[in-house]
Amino acid sequence: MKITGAKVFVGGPGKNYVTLKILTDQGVYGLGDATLNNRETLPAAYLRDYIIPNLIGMDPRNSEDIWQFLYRGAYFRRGPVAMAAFGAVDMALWDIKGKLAGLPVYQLLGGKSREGAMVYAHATGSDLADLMDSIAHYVAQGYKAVRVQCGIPGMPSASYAVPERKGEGEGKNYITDYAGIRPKIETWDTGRYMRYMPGALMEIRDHFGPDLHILHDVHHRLLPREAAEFAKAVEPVGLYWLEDPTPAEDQEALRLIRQHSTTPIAIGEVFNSIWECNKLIENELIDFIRVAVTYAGGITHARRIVDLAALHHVRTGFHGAPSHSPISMAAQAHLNAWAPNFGIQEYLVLGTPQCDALFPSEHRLASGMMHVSDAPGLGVDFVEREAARYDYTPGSHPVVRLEDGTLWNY
Ligand code: CS2
Ligand code: MG
Repeated sequence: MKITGAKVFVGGPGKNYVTLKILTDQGVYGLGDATLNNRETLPAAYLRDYIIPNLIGMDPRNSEDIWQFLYRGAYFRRGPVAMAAFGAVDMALWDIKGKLAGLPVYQLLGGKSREGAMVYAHATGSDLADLMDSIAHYVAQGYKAVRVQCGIPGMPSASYAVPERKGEGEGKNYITDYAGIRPKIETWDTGRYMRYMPGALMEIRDHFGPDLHILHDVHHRLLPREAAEFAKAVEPVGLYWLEDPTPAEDQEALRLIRQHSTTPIAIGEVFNSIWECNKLIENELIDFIRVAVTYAGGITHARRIVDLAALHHVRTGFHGAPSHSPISMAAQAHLNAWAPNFGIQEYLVLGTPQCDALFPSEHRLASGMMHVSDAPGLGVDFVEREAARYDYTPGSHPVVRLEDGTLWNY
């Protein structure tokens, strides 16, 4: 069996999804997602210029060897651009493997460990009252877990992932501004955040009671000592997790948080390989690993991370921001169905009708649980004539500065 060709598409409904389609001499094709949010053209070029010419003639069933060829063969290893491109190839090869076997990918991983995978939604508000409405909206739909973000009184601009004005939160994406590649600037004030947010989280807990899983994303804004203080302050809230309290390039810095608090910590959405989280996992400094199959080299590499995590009581909480296409979300749904150490899945439903037309699938979300499709392979298709309606639109994440102009972490 041989790979005969591959195509890359960039575009989608309100998103620049990077979709890879690998074709074979047996008519079976595989689909992969290489969407690197706001840098989408780069994995697309890596695929077109360097990877696809090498794939032609290879046996698509040898997904492990192909992964090693891409990773070791590149010499300059890792990084988000390369790992997103490898991830797309890997997902497509698992898709082909499942279709050849007539089995959903979760069966190839070891079968189902659960019936449904708990997901969390994003609630957001310009202020706390607005956020409470947003949380209530998801609770009413049966969600058991909600990530909560709100505006901070006196903060010079909206803080991470919150709307400027009341009632504008639902269904919007505050992560990417498609006005061009020059970023919008947000202003951050650590003091105001530290003084306000623990109390706000406690009010949410009091209002919604003990059963709701409450998650909060700091988005890398605190220094390690501040993060330790914050994690300790929010202990009475009983968070499901506190996400990205501090940038984790410095894996050792997470010790400080652990030494001071039992609040569960979730990290890893910006990691591209096991080498960025192995110390965090082996030293049991985190509770949830947040890598995404897209940026972390596909199913083959993500599974290695999941297995390492399982040895150290670290559960999964794969990244599922709206930039992931239904293809990588499906790959994660298969891992979630199988992983013995599954925790939760981030899942956002944005632009669904057009998205469903472009990526038809039988994966289902009901009452805050994701139910994996039983179709062979990843269980998602890609309608090329729909894709022809979309183009690449330049966009950017905001950039954050402190009030004095110092550049900070988005
Ligand atoms: C966020 C992301 O989903 C999350 O937890 O941290 O939305 C992140 O801001 C984006 O993926 C950046 O592209
Ligand atoms: Mg996050």
